[in-house]
Amino acid sequence: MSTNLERRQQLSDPVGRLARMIEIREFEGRVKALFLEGTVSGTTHLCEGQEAVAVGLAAALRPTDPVTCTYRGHGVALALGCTPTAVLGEIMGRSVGLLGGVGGSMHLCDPDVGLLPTFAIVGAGIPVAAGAALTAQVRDRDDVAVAVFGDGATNIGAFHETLNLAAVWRLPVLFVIENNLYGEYTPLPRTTPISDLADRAASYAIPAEIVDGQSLDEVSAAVSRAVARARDGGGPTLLEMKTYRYSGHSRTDTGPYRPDGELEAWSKRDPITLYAESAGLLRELDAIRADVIAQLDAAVAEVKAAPAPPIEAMFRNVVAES
Ligand SMILES: Cc1ncc(C[n+]2csc(CCOP(=O)(O)OP(=O)(O)O)c2C)c(N)n1
Ligand SMILES: [Mg+2]
Repeated sequence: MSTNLERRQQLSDPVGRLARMIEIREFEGRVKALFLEGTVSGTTHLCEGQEAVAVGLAAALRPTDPVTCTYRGHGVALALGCTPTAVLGEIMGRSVGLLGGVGGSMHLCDPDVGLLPTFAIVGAGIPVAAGAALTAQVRDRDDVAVAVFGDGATNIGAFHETLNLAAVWRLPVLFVIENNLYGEYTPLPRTTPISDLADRAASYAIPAEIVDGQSLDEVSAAVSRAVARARDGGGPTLLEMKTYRYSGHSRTDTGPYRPDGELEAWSKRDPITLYAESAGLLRELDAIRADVIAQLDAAVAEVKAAPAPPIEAMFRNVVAES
């Protein structure tokens, strides 16, 4: 089994990038099944359909670049290099989880690959990423911090306050919007008067790009451009990834509010198929998927057999002890 840094390295190869997108898709399918059969309690938010954003982003960053993301963050965690056992272990509340099983689906973290905690509060990771960028600036390191968040989060005060300060201080930070057209059960036009959220960057004199979030290559290219500018002292960039979540908002939501044909239309531009085509890997697809599934089945068995954390675990790591 590869370590998380080895897994990150695998993204330098097209087969590795395709395999990771398939892994995220298959992983989320298993998480959904485990929740629906009642094996795991609580709720979970899946990112099927948004794989190209996660993998394209991770492929363009260094493991030392800090990333914050949301409760819909299983895919970003796997893309950055966290192992399926560690992510599923956390989701299922087992001691093999990233945080020993005390965090759950919405609270993943692995500093080795740059994953700062994922956030359940909408917009909360945005100022934290700016803080990480300020750390890099003050310590004269060339790390670039990234905040990944949804379209709904661009209506939160923390988004506007952070973009403002990041521009004034020229912080090395990327703001990556996963515009999947919905905030919970509400379509974007009912909450937001513009459809291109990238337009919001102009108020803060921040460069912005609208990106095809279904295309791994376009995501990676846009992130690479923005990262290069930030490492060079050019300050923040806003990237709006146009994408779509295939599942509902959370565990039991089947998406009855979607217009007929919308899901089918987006499925025609599925990120995994698009990348397999553009990378010339269509014929390898089945073999790669079979390999990924075998590894995931082993991870699920390992997690199911792992113990829950002891009760004292909830009192650990609450205060810093010297
Ligand atoms: C501050 C805050 N308000 C409301 C919620 C409840 N809530 C959870 S997810 C969500 C929708 C956010 O939509 P978006 O930012 O587009 O992200 P997506 O879920 O689509 O990835 C809301 C309103 C919350 N978690 N935090
Ligand atoms: Mg959304």
